Amino acid sequence: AAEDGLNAWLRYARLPPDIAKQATVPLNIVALNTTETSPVYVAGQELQKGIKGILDRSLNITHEASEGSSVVVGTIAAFNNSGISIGTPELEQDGFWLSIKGDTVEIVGQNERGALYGAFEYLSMLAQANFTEVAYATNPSAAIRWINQWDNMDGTIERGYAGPSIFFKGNAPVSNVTRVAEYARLLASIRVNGIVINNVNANAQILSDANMAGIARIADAMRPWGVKVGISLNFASPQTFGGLNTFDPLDKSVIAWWTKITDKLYQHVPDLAGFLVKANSEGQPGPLTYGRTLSDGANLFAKAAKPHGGIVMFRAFVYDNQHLNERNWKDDRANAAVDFFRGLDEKFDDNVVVQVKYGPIDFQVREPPSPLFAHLKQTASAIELQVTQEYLGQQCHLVYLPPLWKTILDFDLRVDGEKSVIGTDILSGKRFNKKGLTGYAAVVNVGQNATWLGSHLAMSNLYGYGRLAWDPTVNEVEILEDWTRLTFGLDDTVRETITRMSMESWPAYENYTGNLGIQTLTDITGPHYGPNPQSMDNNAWGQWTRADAFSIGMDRTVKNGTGFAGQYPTEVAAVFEEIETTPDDLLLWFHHVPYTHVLKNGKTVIQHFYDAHYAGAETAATFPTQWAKLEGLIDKQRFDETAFRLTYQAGHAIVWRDSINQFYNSLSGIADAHDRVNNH
Ligand code: GCW
Repeated sequence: AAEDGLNAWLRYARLPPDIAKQATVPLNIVALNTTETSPVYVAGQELQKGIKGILDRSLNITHEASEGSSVVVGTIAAFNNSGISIGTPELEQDGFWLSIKGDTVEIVGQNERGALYGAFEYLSMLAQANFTEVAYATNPSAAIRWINQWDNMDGTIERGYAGPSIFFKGNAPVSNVTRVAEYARLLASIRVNGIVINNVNANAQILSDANMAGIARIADAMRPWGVKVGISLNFASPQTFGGLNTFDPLDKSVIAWWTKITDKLYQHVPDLAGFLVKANSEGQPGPLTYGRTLSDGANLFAKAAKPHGGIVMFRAFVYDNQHLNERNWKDDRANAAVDFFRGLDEKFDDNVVVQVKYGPIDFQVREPPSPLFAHLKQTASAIELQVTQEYLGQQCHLVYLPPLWKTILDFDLRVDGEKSVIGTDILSGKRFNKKGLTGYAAVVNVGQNATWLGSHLAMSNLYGYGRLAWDPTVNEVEILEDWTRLTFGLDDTVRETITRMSMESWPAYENYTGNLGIQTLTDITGPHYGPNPQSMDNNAWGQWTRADAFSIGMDRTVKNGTGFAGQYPTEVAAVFEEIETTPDDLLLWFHHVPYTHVLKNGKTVIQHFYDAHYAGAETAATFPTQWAKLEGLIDKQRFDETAFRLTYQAGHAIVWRDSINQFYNSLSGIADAHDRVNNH
């Protein structure tokens, strides 16, 4: 059963014989590539393994095109060379065409990676007992579909909740890359094509010769799965690692140093995806240290990587956590990204991608979308999501995240008065005609735990991330149902229960942790876990609620507040500027109001707090009982491990509920209309 955890949604569990017999199965597998490390070759093996597992049929693999009953996988070029006639499908980079007709299956990739994705698609259908005949092409919504690991070289993981790193140990890349390859397999199946393996708070030692050889080992393990490796860089490396007396991005010796280091890296890993850079944020060094611009900093790496085809993901998460002062009514960390990047839009090299966290603050339970997406018209941009549940229960709470992500991806920013939906228009590159480099990055904290994320149910977030990066319009319930069938089998009760609980989970978490846009009321100075509403003010991190005895919320209006609302395009800015038009769930994000302010739902703010916290905890209390119905319908190990976590969550939701309700009850002195909160 430990295998079930490691295989996640790629279990290839045997279908019941009466269902399996309805499948029309080809007799052979033809993989149109003989190089063992090629994704097409790997696709052939995966098809063999999957069909054996799901249908109990043993198929041979050949590498020559043959007539008759077979599943053929290869690139367009390989199909053409082999003389198998195929319609000429419209394929973009990484796209594929899948045709299933009787016992003839054709999987045609635009490139090797696309062919592998097509093989996984076919297997996903079989595993879900979907035996329909199909013929369609599918292409990614964006070229960049990456993972960011925050793994430190000592083997710890920043915000890691699932054991030590699978990439690093003892200040070096691991020598045993078994888990690395297994991870790449999972990532390939959700069409992730790149991964940055070390923490954005980067250690310059990653650039030593021995470590470069280690990165090459990791890249070798992931390459057959079509996953390219990149690394995070520390801006001060020329000084701290290279021994120069400066790291000024415009200094000639610094430029020469980075060029040389980059050339050397590409000797070790010729297809290195590129670099990820966190600069001038939370104490990290950067170009501002020398009075240079952020674009000077990004372009330094871009120029070094350009001849090798590498790209630079430059993070927009730039803010100064030393000088934010809550006594200043206009101070606002949410303003930072647009403030820092304003005026730089034309200044970035064409292989720089600005990577923007989905919200203006930091992976909170609810945020409006970052307005920076509307400002980057020339510059390529990518969204940064977090599968790691940093503020969202740290994988000890079930919180299914695609519905949260969709509030951002589906948001229409109305740039220049035109439709500008973040997923389909902006991240796809269509709205501003950006060719090639746009997309998605997700922070993921898989570790050595046999479930990858420390929780079986948390894996739907990783799976969902891949699905949405490929197609941001795919329905979040559909994602969940596919994932459930693949992970836990075809039983209706299992699917319905897990789908219902998962869909209830984010709203419940928002209810018991921090509603109305006030953010996750967690311990902001410490682990970001558990309730600590008091810590959400007077901290230098700039994550504030401005709660006093009478009122609460950040006034981010232009007329009276921090001006943040004005960073959005006109139509959106107008909505958030006024209390009347701001949706209740973002009210306290944009406005400072008395606890007695009446919401659109007819309740006062304070009564809504009380009620929502009770409602959220009540929903969480149903999770263990809902789960209990699945006893015997799934294997005992996964049943027990999940039951344990859900029971804990139900209890912790009560801790959240009571801590927060008591806190605001004391602060405001306003009684709960239903007399549950009893300080007064
Ligand atoms: O949310 C904060 C996290 C830090 C993280 C930082 C970032 C990697 O608490 O742990 O550092 O964001 O995204 O850079």
